[in-house]
Amino acid sequence: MRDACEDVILCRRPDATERLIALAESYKGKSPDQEQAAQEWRGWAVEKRLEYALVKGMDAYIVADTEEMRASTAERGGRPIGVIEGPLMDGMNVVGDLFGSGKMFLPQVVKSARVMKKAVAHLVPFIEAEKKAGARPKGRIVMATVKGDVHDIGKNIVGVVLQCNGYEVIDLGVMVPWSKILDTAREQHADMIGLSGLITPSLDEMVTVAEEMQRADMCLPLLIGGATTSKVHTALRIDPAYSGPVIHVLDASRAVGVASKLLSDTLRDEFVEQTACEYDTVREARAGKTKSELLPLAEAREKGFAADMADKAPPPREPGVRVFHEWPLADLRECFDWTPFFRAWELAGTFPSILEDEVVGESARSLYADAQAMLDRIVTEEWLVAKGTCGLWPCRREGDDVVLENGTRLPFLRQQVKKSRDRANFCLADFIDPAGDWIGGFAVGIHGIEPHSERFKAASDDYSDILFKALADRFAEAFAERLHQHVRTTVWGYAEGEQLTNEALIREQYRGIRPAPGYPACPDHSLKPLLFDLLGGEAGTGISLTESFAMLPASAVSGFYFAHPDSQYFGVARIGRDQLEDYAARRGVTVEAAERWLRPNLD
Ligand code: B12
Repeated sequence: MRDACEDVILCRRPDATERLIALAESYKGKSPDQEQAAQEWRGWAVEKRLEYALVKGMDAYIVADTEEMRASTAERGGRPIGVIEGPLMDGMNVVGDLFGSGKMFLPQVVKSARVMKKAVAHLVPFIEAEKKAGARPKGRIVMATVKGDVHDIGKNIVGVVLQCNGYEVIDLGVMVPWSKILDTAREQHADMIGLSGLITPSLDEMVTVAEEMQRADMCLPLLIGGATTSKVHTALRIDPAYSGPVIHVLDASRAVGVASKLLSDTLRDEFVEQTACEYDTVREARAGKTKSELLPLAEAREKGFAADMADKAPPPREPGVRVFHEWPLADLRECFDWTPFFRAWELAGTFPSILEDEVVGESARSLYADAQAMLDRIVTEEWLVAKGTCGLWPCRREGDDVVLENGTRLPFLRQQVKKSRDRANFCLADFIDPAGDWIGGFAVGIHGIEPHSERFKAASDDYSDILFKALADRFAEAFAERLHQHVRTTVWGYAEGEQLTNEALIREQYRGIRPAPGYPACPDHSLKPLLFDLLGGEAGTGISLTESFAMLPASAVSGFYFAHPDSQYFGVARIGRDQLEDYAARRGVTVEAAERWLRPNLD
């Protein structure tokens, strides 16, 4: 306890706070008797202590206990690798079983993995000194976020869960071209490849990887995951491109089951066959499905939404572009939407009631406490910088385009699915007055993630790394919310007296919308360069775009502001060839280029 306190006071190690918190947990609210009981495990046999530390995710004694185990193993003529293959893996198997049976949740598993990594890090020099091969993994998987995409939280979570279960994960990071994925898989004799992606352009990139694996005559299983992926897309587009097994994996809790079946001599064939049958069924169902009828574009336009332009917002108080170099983090922390944070950790429920949930409550409370402790440090030690840019420009509507006074044309898409008589076929342009109006744009980014992420990685601390990135995403969304509010009440000023609680903000009980390129009302990611040019480009926003229009830094959001009181979110959904061709012409690109960016919406 004294060491742990001194580590914090004298700033002796980067993870001093986490260690003290972990130690404090074991004393929390306990009488001296309970304290003694809490420390009772320290008297157990070393194998049991290792298992206990792994299951509880406690790393305070892990290096000392691992060393004790190694020394006693060596005395008996055993090898350091035996400590990993024996007691440590036994402990992780307990963790895996508890997770698999729903008795343990993702945050605890990632904490257990952190303990395991520390133990392994202690053993590595001994293993290397022996100059013998390392532990034989259950299987080796090469994982990557595909070219053009920058998100890695989901991939990292899956990587940790697989590692916990004895798989070796070679993580190539983000924005990885297909050639590097294939080369690494060959060089490292991988057993599987896993791809991740957050935004729709990544779907095409995944098809490319599958096609290239086919061309290279590979037969490794290909796992597909990430927020934008789906079983349907995998069945329709990725699976047909590659004759080896292709498996869509919905979330981390399913990854181990899939990997173990794929590597099992007895279960593999049946699993692969069963998945292939499932994908056949998906394809057949799609082929035979009576699709909802599409209206010709002209007719959809006639059925557009007729907003009453007498209600349009007044001109803004402060037109033009404004940059906020450092929005206070403490302010953004106040308007976090916590529910998606828990969802990222696979804890189902709505904040704050999730904290009292019968099943996941305990896990959620512990995660929330860790998040608050880290937030305190992020804010007081200024780990991150929130930079945002917004702009308000005069414009007018021209058909389905919004044309700015400086000549920039923003083409939007219109719903084409035939609806019941009284329901409109929306297009974002419907909320802009042809006689003259205003539109806004914004981009917010959370900068400074890398050095801290690197520090956590160097300390083999995936838990803190994932927690940190998940919080950076919360800052990004909170910033988008706060900036929008500031624009409504001050910069544009059409909602000057607006007084909304955080819950009301989360429920979007305000006037106006901020659709983002990529979201259902505005599915074309390739509009981002137009928006960014208006906002002053990379110099103005501090954000760069990849070839798939993902934003860097990864924790970033950009979009448009519409202020008409009737403006609302909707999904463009399926569009016809007529609109595709019309859109390409309005956008000034070839039909093939438009087809590429709008593929998920094509008929
Ligand atoms: C939170 C969120 C964000 C966060 C960051 C998300 C993140 N780091 O994952 C922020 C606010 C930064 C964000 C920004 C944007 N977002 Co967003 N976002 C979401 C949201 C609400 C949840 C995503 C999430 O929580 N992920 C948490 C992680 C843990 O889950 P995951 O990545 O899916 O990973 C799990 C599984 O997929 C699987 N898995 C993942 N990878 C792999 C790999 C393998 C091999 C395996 C086996 C499994 C596996 O296991 C993981 C763990 O269980 C989704 C909507 C939704 N409900 O999914 C939209 C969503 C992903 N976003 C979307 C979009 C468009 C954007 C923006 C482009 C919007 C914009 N213009 O600003 C930007 C892009 C940011 C950028 N840098 O370019 C779209 C993407 C689809 C599309 N049309 O392109 C979505 C689907 C919303 C929508 N319905 O349109 N977003």
